[in-house]
Amino acid sequence: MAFIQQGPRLPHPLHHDRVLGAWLRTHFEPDELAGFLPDLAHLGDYAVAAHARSLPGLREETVLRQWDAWGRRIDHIALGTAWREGAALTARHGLLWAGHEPHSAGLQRCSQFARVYLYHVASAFYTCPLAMTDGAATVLKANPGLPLAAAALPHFLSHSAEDLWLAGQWMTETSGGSDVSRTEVEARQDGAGRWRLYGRKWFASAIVGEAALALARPAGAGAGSSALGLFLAQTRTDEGSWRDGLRIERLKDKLGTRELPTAEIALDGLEAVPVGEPSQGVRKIAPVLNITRTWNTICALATMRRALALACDYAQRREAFGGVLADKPLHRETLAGLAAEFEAAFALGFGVARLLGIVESGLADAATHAAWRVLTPLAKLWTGKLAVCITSECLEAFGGAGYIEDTGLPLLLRDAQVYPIWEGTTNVLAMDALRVLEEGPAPLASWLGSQWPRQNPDGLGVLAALDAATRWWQQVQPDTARLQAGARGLALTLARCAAATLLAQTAQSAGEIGDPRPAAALRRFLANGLLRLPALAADESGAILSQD
Ligand code: MFK
Repeated sequence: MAFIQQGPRLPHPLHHDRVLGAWLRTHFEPDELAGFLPDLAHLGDYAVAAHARSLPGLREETVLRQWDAWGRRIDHIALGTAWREGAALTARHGLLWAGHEPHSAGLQRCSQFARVYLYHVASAFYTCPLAMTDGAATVLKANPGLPLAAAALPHFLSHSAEDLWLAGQWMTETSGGSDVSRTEVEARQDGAGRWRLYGRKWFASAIVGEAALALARPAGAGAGSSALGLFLAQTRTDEGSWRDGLRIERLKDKLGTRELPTAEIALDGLEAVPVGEPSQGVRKIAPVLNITRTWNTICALATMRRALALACDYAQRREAFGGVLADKPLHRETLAGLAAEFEAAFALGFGVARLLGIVESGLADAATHAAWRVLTPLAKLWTGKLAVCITSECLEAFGGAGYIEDTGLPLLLRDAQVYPIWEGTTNVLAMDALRVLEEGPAPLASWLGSQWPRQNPDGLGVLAALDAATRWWQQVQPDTARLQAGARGLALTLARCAAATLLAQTAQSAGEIGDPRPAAALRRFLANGLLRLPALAADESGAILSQD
């Protein structure tokens, strides 16, 4: 009989993830950890079962049926298995409500995002509406007097699947994409003073929810983003059909995330209530962006972890050139380099989740608040890119099998490509970071310095990289075009410095109980280099790009 290669097996995502384990042990007391460990274990079990079920790697396509047999407009969306199971898992295991439970040290977001990290890949991006619902809940908590808020908030954070509502986030239009200043959807008041929305939204992610937050231009308001309002709409009637004034035009034909029903929608008088003053829309929705960007970061980590887990398992099973791949120095070295990048990214991503909880609990001083604000886009932009890179490398670690659909591997790469795009592209986020770094990198450098564990000699390398970033900023800062052109390099450098600092904290506490592995990952990550700053050379991009 011809040789048959054994495929990779997925190790249990909780019991065989030393990175998550070390992080949880560093930040939670054993008693507290024991309290939510059953949720984590169950979500890990679910991930293993969903992985087995999802082979041979074909996701169930989401299908929109616009008309019934008799010509009635129904816009019915048929969802896949993972999506039908999502509400029960969310309510039972606290994927949303756990992040809003009070915690004396502000660790509620950490226990929530540990759950999200274990659940994400199995969820087939059901985490997308969860992220937006989390953002909507955060907005409603900040605007408690809002009509509908009192009714909607308990649904968003429900412990019961039957009562759970999901929220969408309707920002993007054909006119502007990331540039919401060109928003065309209009909000008009009817004769009874009720606000209604008119126009078209081009990317309504997860159009299955019961509510949505929408940016719209109040009739008669001026141009630009400062004239936009934020509106909360209920999308479904009590019977579950779409409300008047909302039509689903079509579902997007996407590269990946195909179980996630992203839609183009037409608004023709959908009733909505303003959140705050009708001219405060961008400011009101900004907290949502910081929440969904954190979800994006954690979900990108989950994809990297999945790809690495499969590639490492396969390396133990695949024999070539007289031994298993795991024993080949170059193969091992390749995987270790990727794993060290992942481990540092994990420290940054969960560090941002921790800071979010501290800020939301009112426990952050000004410097911590400022660090959280800038680290949120930095973590999102770096982990988004890294997820594509690591997933691509992991596919390569399977050779030709990594390119074959029914191994289930190409799906991971197609899905990963969404992380750098939605919720702000790499460049949009680099510009966001630049906006926050008004005084340059020095305040962040000083906060990171305060976090570095004492007596760790590796801190010198981070300090030197931060000094270089500050000097670079000082030199180019008078020239706005050059500063903007270098924003991505600056952002990546700062993200890597922050990641090294936060990984050093885990390495310190792991070292105290005799686990040298996080310290080894830190050394390897530092050896990969921290600096990604552009050279201080003349700007020749125009010359390079011109073809005529
Ligand atoms: C599985 C993972 C889950 C992920 C879920 C994914 C769901 C996907 C759904 C989507 O993709 S929705 C579309 C995503 N679109 C974006 O992310 C928009 C990208 N554009 C930006 O981020 C722009 O910077 C932004 C729209 C936020 C603002 O642009 P503007 O119009 O130029 O406004 P401006 O003047 O920069 O900022 C207005 C105010 O908001 C300022 O405050 P002040 O008026 O007080 O000065 C800003 O400081 C503030 N602001 C902006 N971004 C902020 C913020 N405040 C806090 N945090 C932020 N991130």
